[in-house]
Amino acid sequence: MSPSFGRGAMTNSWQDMQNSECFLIAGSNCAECHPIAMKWVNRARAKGAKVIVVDPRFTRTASQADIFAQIRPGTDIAYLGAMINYYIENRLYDEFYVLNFTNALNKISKDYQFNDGLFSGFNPETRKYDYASWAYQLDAEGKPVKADSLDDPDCVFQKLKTHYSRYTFDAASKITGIPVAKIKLIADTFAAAKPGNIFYALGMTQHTTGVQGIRCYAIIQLLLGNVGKAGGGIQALRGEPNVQGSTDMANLNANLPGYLPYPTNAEKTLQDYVAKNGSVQHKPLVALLKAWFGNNATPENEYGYQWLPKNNPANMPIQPQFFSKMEEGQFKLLLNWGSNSTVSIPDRKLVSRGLSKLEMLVVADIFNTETAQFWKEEGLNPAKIPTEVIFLPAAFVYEKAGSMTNSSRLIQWKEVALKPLNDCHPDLDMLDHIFKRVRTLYAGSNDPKDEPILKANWDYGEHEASALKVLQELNGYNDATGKLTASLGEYLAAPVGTISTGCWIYAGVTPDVDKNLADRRGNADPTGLGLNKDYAFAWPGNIRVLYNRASCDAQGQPVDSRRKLIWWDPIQNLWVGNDGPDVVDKTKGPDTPEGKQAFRMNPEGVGRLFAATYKSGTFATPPEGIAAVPIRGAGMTIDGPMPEFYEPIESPVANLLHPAVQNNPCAKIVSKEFGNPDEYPHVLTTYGVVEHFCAGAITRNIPWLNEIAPEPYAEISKNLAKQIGVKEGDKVEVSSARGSLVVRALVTDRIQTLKINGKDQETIGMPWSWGFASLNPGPSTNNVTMNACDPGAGTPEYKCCLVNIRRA
Ligand SMILES: Nc1nc2c(c(=O)[nH]1)N[C@H]1C(S)=C(S)[C@@H](COP(=O)(O)OP(=O)(O)OC[C@H]3O[C@@H](n4cnc5c(=O)[nH]c(N)nc54)[C@H](O)[C@@H]3O)O[C@H]1N2
Ligand SMILES: Nc1nc2c(c(=O)[nH]1)N[C@H]1C(S)=C(S)[C@@H](COP(=O)(O)OP(=O)(O)OC[C@H]3O[C@@H](n4cnc5c(=O)[nH]c(N)nc54)[C@H](O)[C@@H]3O)O[C@H]1N2
Ligand SMILES: [Mo]
Repeated sequence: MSPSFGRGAMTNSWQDMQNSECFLIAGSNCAECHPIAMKWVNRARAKGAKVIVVDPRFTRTASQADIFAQIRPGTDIAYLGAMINYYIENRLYDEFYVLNFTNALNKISKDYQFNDGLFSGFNPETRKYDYASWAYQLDAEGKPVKADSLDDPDCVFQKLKTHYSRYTFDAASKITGIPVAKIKLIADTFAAAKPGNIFYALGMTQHTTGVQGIRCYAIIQLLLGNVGKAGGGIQALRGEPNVQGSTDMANLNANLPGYLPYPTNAEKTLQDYVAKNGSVQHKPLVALLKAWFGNNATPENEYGYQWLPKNNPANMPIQPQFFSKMEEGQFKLLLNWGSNSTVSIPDRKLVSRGLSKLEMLVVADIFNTETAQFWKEEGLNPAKIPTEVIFLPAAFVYEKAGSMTNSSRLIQWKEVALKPLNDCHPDLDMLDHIFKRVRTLYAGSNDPKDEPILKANWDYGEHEASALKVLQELNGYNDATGKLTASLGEYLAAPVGTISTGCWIYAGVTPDVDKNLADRRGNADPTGLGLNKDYAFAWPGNIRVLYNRASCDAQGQPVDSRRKLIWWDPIQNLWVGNDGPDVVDKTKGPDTPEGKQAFRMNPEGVGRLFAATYKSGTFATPPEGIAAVPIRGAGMTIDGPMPEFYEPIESPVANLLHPAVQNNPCAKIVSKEFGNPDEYPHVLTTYGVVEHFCAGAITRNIPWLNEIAPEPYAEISKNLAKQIGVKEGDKVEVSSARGSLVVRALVTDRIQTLKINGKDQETIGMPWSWGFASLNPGPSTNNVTMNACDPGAGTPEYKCCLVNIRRA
């Protein structure tokens, strides 16, 4: 429905959290924002598991922790880098795992370099990297050259060691404000209690270094051998209901459903697309085109490839940039479905400026949001805003059938509980209706640009659109049988062009006309591991713990006898187990190259400590008539092959590691005004509260929630309160280079003054769920936040900017 800030999914499942011995919860307040996660954490705690929480504030999650560390917002990479350094220096890593399931031994190109904050290949003009040098050394066959031991100076492991040698506990402490002894305690505790689990959400992603922060988690979990294990892994606790489903369906404009790269205008033909993205993307794209264009998609017309509009890489705004592009006149119409950007976008004045330039704005929502009446905000002049606004009242979650996919990749079906009120309609019906009306208007057109509308395969019912038919389209059909695809295996085995799927990772969810596996509610758990295989359906192929091949030893037997996921059965010659085996081929044993691969989505088959570019022609069988094309593979990052610490865009101090390169050099900057620490000395961080939901349109219209959480506030330390002469409940003005707002002060011990490189530093915390409309209006925190985004994910740096505060 709504913007998904941050991609990813959980490697494991909710119930699996009960198998953990230790949790590092850094960047999430799950007690308030993901209470179900907290329920399973508490199950594990009852069995003795340790909980570590790192947060700028002492949260409700922190109140459950064995170890709590208060951190300066935006500095996690500094202490995580120090953990990596410590694990390597003290040999605390899992050597078998590192040698067998990571790229530690792969030799890196001699051209690769890192100097003073920049990796090799940086172009200061475009502020982008040419990542050709972030490559493996290759043999004559194009395969990565492997070192004989982890001591080889060219190997990934040594690159990692050198890179993080700068990250001492002392440097990390000066940057983050966490005492040295506590960083050491966190590192020791997390390495000792296995399997260890890591949770993250916005505290880690809403930064201009968001992706690289999560890469630190991947590196730590690979070093400790925690990925692919029950109770291990990395859990992206995702936000909006069905945000996982909407990312699977490609709500980001660089993707197609199933995480296929979106074609750009440089890829004029299907062959060009395959040449750019690799043979491996050929089948899913053709299958997608077959789902979208049905019988109109044929080999002769490249399965309708020409009907897909192409992206223009020179002008491809990410969502936080849309409103500036609107202001420049790039958009005429906005269909705003289930999102309240007027409250939620950072530096929010950009939103009304953009919306004011549209010809038409359509808002489909269950409440009359701030966005649906943006022109009414104080300070705007409706007489000067020509935008026509249409409001479509939507049916709420229990008034419609359909599937929702949660963070653990679990696709769950639900039925209608109540008929929609009055004129409200399910979103699917509204879109179905709009599409059919548009198609009628285009009937008989010979204009090539109308062809995609006229040729689309659109058949979800005569009057009310059927969500089940949509799910079946995502599952796909096999031409050979004329039936629904029965499993992911069937999809993978079918030749290109003989199978359709609207989202290949969903293959198998509806294996037959009368079977909808998302609708299953079997709660049997014979293993006691919380695998619950008969409850709904997890993509891909109902696997509950991704990369579970890494839970086995060289003979294919479980390394943890208490937590057995899968194993090789030498009698049947088959990978079998309690979970679905995440292997290349179930019949290929642990002594075959395929049977050793735990990370099959990477062409080299191992997890990446160093995110190298790697091209492999052997990963996917090329279709007839199209040459095998090597691919870049998953797991690439665009701002460095290993995470590096950069200060947030607005920061109170110079970068201690390399003052010449203060910030992420690739960050996407949208805001125009920036402040300096002399004028704006404090760091603001923003967060959600349990009583309100996001931009608040729903919860600010619920009287009893307004009663318990009536207004926003600024959390400040007792020191800061004294400095500015305010007490609890006084009105304060919080201001940044971009705007200001007046709220009450909440004077608290939950936030303490930090020592940053010897100097006192204050943090201010503010919830952000208020706006000018609803039963209970309030000032918006996004008046002051900054629109600057992570270069890879496009997530804005909501979690830190510079502000000042004074008595109002
Ligand atoms: N009740 C309720 N539930 C929700 C939501 C809601 O608004 N209300 N929103 C939903 C949505 S869309 C999402 S995306 C999720 C968000 O879920 P969370 O990410 O868990 O929620 P936040 O409160 O945004 O941020 C989490 C914590 O990160 C901390 N933090 C800030 N900066 C940093 C940092 O630099 N480092 C570290 N380690 N921590 C930092 C904040 O102080 C905060 O306690 O919750 C979902 N669930
Ligand atoms: N300062 C600051 N700003 C933030 C964040 C932060 O941490 N700090 N977090 C960011 C995050 S993680 C997110 S996800 C965004 C969220 O930003 P938005 O997506 O703009 O905010 P929501 O309030 O989730 O908007 C969802 C809307 O959908 C409507 N809705 C609910 N159900 C339905 C339905 O079935 N159909 C239709 N048509 N509408 C429906 C709701 O009434 C609501 O108005 O905000 C971001 N903004
Ligand atoms: Mo979110």
